[in-house]
Amino acid sequence: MQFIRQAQVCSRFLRLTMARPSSDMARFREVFKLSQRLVVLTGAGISAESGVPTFRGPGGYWRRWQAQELANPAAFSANPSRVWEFYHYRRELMATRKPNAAHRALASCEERLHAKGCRLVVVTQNIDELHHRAGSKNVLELHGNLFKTCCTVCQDVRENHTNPIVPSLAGKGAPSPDNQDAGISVEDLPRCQLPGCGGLLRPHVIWFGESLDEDIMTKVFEELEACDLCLVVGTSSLVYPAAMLAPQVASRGVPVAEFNLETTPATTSFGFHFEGPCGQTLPVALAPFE
Ligand code: BV8
Ligand code: ZN
Repeated sequence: MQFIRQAQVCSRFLRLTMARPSSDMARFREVFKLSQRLVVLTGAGISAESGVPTFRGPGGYWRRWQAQELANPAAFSANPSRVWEFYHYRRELMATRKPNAAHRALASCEERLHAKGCRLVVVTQNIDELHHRAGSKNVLELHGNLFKTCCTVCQDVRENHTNPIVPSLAGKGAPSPDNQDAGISVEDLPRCQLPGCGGLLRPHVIWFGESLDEDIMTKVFEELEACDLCLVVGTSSLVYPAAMLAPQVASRGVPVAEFNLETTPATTSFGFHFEGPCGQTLPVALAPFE
């Protein structure tokens, strides 16, 4: 009996020590120095220090709804005015938000790696365009883009940075719970401008319950298959299928480093975990070598 007990304690200790990722930055930098194909998965946390609310932190609510209750097709068909107010609020917010040190560190790292024939690609869950505004060129947007619309009738997708996107949304979208729905009629919501269409437009984002774009996912899997290092920055790793991408890379024995304020359900599958605001940790991790 004694022997079995000891074996259990030992395997539990091994599991714990094996599972605990390293926070040794010098060790990470040795791995980073050799990397030629870097994939960086980002979530709402990378934009937090730019003043963009995350989904599950403070500010993750708009009025009395969580994003998930609005970011779905049923919510849009039930009340397109309310969903457009939510996205209008987020579009307007971005007019006063800008990339932070984490976004900039990724953009300059991409430039340095590309200059020596290596590759860095950002695979983001975010729709706020802050990676593009920081100068990142190689960005795959898993969940679409706040500044693109899609016609619900002819499926035409186009960029639109006009704020407000339609006059009826001017002054609308205030986030505090005591604000009432604007109750905008569908005629006055964004409409398709293609001749003979006029269909209701929706934000070109992937809502809960909707499949991700196949072409983008093909590119994402190609990049993940080829990478020799993967970073996971500012994501709770709760939303699928995005949440399974980094653990899949780790299961191939490729080093994965997580940058987050806290541990996540995926942390134990990674080799590195750096706790703290990524606006501070990422620039240190990706700093140029002398
Ligand atoms: C789909 C766009 C097929 C809209 C978003 C299993 C397999 C497949 C699907 C599912 C599955 N199980 C359940 C599902 C359904 C669902 C899902 O995953 N639900 C979850 C809640 C369980 N998935 C889907 O519906 C997906 N579709 O798979 O289609 C299908 C369909 C039906 C049923 C089965 C299969 C589509 C999901 C995409 C939804 N769209 N965004 C919009 O933005 O309005 S998701 C949205 O939420 C974001 O894009 C992002 O992906 C997610 C939020 O996650 P995070 O980015 O991680 O943000 P969060 O606030 O959660 O965390 C922030 C983190 O940052 C925290 O960890 C925090 O500690 C950290 N942080 C904060 N500050 C800092 C920081 N870190 C560092 N520094 C800081 N300063
Ligand atoms: Zn149309």
